[in-house]
Amino acid sequence: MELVSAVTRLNAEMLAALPPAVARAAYDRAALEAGIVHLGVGAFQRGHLAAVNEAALHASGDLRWGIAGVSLRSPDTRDALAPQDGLYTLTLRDVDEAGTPRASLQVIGCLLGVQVAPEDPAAVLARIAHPATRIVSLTVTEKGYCHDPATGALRADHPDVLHDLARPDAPRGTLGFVVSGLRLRQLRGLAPVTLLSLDNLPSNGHLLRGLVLDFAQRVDPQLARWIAEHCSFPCSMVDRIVPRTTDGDRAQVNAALGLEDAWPVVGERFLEWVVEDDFAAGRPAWDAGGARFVPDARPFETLKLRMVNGAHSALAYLGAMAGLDTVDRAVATPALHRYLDRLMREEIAPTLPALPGLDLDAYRQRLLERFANPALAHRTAQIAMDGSQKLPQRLLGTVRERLAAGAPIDRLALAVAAWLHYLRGIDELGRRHEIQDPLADALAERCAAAERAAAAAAPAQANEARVAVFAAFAPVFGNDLGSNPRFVSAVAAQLRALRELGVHKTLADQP
Ligand code: CS2
Repeated sequence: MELVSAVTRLNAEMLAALPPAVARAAYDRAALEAGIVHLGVGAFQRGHLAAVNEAALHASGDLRWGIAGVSLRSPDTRDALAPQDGLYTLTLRDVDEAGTPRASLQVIGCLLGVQVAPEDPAAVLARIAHPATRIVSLTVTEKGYCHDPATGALRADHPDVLHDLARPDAPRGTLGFVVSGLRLRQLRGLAPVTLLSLDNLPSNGHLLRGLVLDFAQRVDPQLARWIAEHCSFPCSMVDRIVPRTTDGDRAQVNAALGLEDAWPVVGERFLEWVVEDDFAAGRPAWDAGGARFVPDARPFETLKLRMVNGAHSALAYLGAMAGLDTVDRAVATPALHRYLDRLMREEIAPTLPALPGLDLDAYRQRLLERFANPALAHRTAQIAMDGSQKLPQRLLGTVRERLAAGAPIDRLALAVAAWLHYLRGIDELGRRHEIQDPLADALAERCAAAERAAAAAAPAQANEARVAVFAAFAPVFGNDLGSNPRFVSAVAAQLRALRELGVHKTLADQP
């Protein structure tokens, strides 16, 4: 007889069978209402918002705040979680003082299910326009907003925008779902909701508001007025490193559970969430899970985007080009560690708004420790994605302020040059990588034009010529940086070093 060891799937019935060390939902899941509709049920949302929400449910017992998840593209998350009744494991990992890995596991219960938008867009609209819905939250990544990253304006020529304006009953993009869903609410006389962006964008609530109103105005000016008057769009700063789940993560989690979880999430212990307390229809007691409510989140967003994400992107491009595949390996390289430390201390920190009680030195050191967490194995290639959407708020706002102040930008320029270096599509070990970016085609054209310009220039001017071609690309660099000689020459000097000496030697040579 053949012995088949069928591992039982995690599901509602198995909650009681979990090992005692695994935390689990202790509220009445069957009574949970879907007060939150979340667009973009990726690892980040499942490791951040859902974790905080879970704590709020436990602390308050207010069962109006379950989460109805929506995947805007792929069915993968739904396919993995439907047989599990929406349950999944969140594993927080780090190492102790002796360097021994440790993990704490929690089965999260507040995700009630996942809808796959392309399969049934009307069902998603019905969910947004359900009387129980009070918050529509979003983690759709930068590119999901269909905006011009340099200006924040709606890209009226974006294929999703054009599609959704033509097919309001069956949208496919974020803005189409939000606006059509709100339209149904308005038509049915339902209460307004809060639209809560949790993406790494500056003034994310204001940005979302501007885009939603612009889109709604094109549909029906009266709808735009209703949204502007009644719905709220709080800004928020979110922070937790949650890398994409790997097969190795699955195996580890399943071994610890003694059950099969097809899609666990792995993250760091650290979590921050600073959110404006401006909710049109109430909110969960998220403070119980570590959220901080403030009147104005923007200074916190600037701090986080410039320090955490700015340093992350700099590290990702330099690391990826040097063949350092994970963040912890990259930051363990002394010259790269020193560079990041000085980038933050000397060029980013002086541009940050004052935040009472914030110890910036401690913040920076803690951040470098977070990056060094070997238990996460966060891939540099993952952070390197979508550079055109990330650079403006992560690095270029800082660059502009430094230029205006007449202050040095050499370290920021190295980060920008590292992105241009990365766009070549081949690392310094000769390994090819795909440029994953919504503007990949336009960037490939710029790469080709940059090489033509370099070939036509005097050899000593070749890198200035290359950088001038890229810096004239307004969706990323706006209309100002391309004509700023200090910017172009600082980036060109660093690009030249990277191309001629490579990442390691360039870093070693930084003053
Ligand atoms: C990262 C972020 O992938 C990226 O671009 O920089 O996802 C980062 O891990 C989070 O913002 C940390 O809060």
